[in-house]
Amino acid sequence: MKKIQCAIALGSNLGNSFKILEKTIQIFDQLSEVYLKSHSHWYKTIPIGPPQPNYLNGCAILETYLVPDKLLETLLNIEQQWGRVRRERWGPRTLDLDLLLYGDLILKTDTLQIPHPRMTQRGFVLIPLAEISPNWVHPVSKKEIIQLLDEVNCSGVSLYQPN
Ligand code: PH2
Ligand code: MG
Ligand code: MG
Repeated sequence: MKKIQCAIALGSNLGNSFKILEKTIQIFDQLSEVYLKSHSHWYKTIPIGPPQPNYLNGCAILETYLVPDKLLETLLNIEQQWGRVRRERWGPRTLDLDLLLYGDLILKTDTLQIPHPRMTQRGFVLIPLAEISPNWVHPVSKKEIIQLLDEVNCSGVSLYQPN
């Protein structure tokens, strides 16, 4: 079996988002089937979608032997630990974990699409991802993250300074 490098987007805009995101990084670090390689700073971001509170967003790089479905299941379990309730699409949430990239895999099933279909349009994903993995080649566009970042509108994303 081969260990695969994955990129995860983290987002929160309900509850103590800073604490939730920091604790989630610790949870990643403690999982036996996942190895935490790195994580970005946190960014304060203007919400995309219906009116709702600002988000904190960031990204993490993991290595895992888990197949994409199992990794997704693990991520959804962690979301559940924070009491995530799914109401409207794109509505506020205590924790959102999106599987962005899984090596150079391209996959589309009823429950999972990799690369994440909207990652190339979102400054709140590309800014933190470029911080930790600027040269990862997005397998569909064949462009590096840093190049995708250059093509996206990055207004509404600023570095979060915890006090
Ligand atoms: N996530 C969404 C919808 N809108 N906006 C920001 N700024 N950050 C997010 O993580 C986000 C969003 C759906 O997943
Ligand atoms: Mg999301
Ligand atoms: Mg999600």
